[in-house]
Amino acid sequence: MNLCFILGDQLNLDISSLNDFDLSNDLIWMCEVKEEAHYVKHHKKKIAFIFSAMRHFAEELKNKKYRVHYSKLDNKNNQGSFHKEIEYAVQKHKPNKIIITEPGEYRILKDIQSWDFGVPIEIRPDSRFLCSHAEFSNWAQGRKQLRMEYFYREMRKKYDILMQSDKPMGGQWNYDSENRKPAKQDLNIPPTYSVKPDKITQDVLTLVESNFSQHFGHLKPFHYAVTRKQALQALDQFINERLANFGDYQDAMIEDEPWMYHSHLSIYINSGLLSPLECVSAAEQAYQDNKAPLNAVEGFIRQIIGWREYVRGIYWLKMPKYENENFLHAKRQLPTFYWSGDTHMNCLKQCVKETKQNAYAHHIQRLMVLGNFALIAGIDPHEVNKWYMIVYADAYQWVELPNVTGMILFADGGTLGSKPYAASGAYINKMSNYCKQCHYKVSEKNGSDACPFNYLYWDFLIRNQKKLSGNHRLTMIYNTLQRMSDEKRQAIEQDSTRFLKALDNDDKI
Ligand code: FAD
Ligand code: DLZ
Ligand code: SF4
Repeated sequence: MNLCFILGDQLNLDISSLNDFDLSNDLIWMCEVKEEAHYVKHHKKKIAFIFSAMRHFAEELKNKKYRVHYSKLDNKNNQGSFHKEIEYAVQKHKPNKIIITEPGEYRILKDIQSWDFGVPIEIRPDSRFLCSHAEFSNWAQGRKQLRMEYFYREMRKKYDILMQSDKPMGGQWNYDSENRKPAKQDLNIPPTYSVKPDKITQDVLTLVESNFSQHFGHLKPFHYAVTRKQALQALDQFINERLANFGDYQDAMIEDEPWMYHSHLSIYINSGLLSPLECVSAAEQAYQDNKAPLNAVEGFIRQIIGWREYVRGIYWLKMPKYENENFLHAKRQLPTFYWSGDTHMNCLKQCVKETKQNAYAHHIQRLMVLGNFALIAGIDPHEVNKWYMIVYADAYQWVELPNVTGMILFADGGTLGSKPYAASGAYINKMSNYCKQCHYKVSEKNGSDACPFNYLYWDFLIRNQKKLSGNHRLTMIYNTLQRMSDEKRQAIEQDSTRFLKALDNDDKI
């Protein structure tokens, strides 16, 4: 008999470890383990989602006559870690072989590769992804620069998505320039998918409440889908109610509108409840049925077959070194307001508040508010990575690390992206209504009332001039800096020194 080990983000009947499962002999092993829930103090909603989705998946398997062993966190015999659980399973059941679909994270792969229980371990490729490790490294080999856009075009062609023979649908590969409409107050945004917790979820919520009360975030209300059937309803709802506006308002932010027109599907895709290709096909179909315009559909599809696959490719290409990248030598501690939301900067206050509530923030909040501040304030990449791993329900290192180290912090020196996404308050003001309610004035460039993003932006460029001025995408900005008067430069440096000192003293800023 074979022992098939299924991880908490592999919740799909098509997972490769189940490919040749023998219903009459083989055994599935699933476990909620302390080590996994504690190695970083995950958001309460993230733990609740994973445990509930795991328990529902185990039930689905049992209903389909699979033999399943499931260790709940508080089971008497729970061994506390993957290693010990599988060692225990081997002693008890003496399998011929252990079968595992490769884990999403390097940390777990190394753990599994170190196991020595006297039984062979077969690690199978994760066929849920559209690009294998070998394919990605072949694509990357010999290129001076890796850029998502070119990788994305290859994926479009390979899977024949939005193509008219060998040309992109509509004549362009990318419609991003149409996807930058600023926030409008009267949008009438539909509510996100929501389902009432059933008995399984309620038990998990009680377990999380009593075992993880010290962890970040609000546990309730809990409304996420926890089964494949529910996740499919969430996909359907997105396609019918939000996709048409996804493109136009992709970069917009509105106070107390955490969900905007985004799909909120990452937690379901990353955990296996949905497959990336079925989400892409549903969007393509909506375009063919005239339910959504090309800029929205192409934009959504690019996020999944482009960005999602690209960041995973970079992760496996660059690990383990990638974890310790710090190109800009950023050293500052993470400010405590990233946990409390207690800051006068309204944009950050809103984004932390929503993150705490939902274990979710949409891309532009993660990138241009929370990430932008971490970049220009020079926060240590280890601290920033840990925060992003903890707070979002969709966070697994394969996707979190490249987005943080590569996309927001430029800590990889330009492997993932061509320039740092640094921006002043003007960008946030253009794309949101946050500045209207802010203690600071976005129109002021210097002085104690000025928006801190305005002077920190320039201070960041000054601080990192040696490393960044050679970047051709920053030439214009550095030329502007060159022409700046000494007086203006001094004001920037003074304001930034004052602000960063207050930040280091943990004063409310
Ligand atoms: P939508 O805006 O509806 O996008 C559709 C889908 O595209 C997403 O569900 C996701 O599967 C995919 N996608 C979009 N952008 C990216 C991207 N940059 N990388 C990978 N996939 C992408 N995404 C995660 O899944 N887990 C993370 O831990 C994570 N951390 C991030 C950290 C930072 C600093 C940044 C800037 C981005 C991060 N992202 C992460 C990417 C992106 O922000 C989220 O995937 C997205 O916000 C999830 O919400 P959604 O499902 O509503 O996405
Ligand atoms: C994130 C997570 C948590 C909190 N707990 C568990 C768990 O108890 N059991 C489990 O199988 N998976 C869990 N996960 C998901 C794993 O962290 C994920 O499968 C690995 O990191 C590989 O990506
Ligand atoms: Fe954020 Fe500056 Fe706008 Fe305030 S003024 S909300 S700090 S961008």
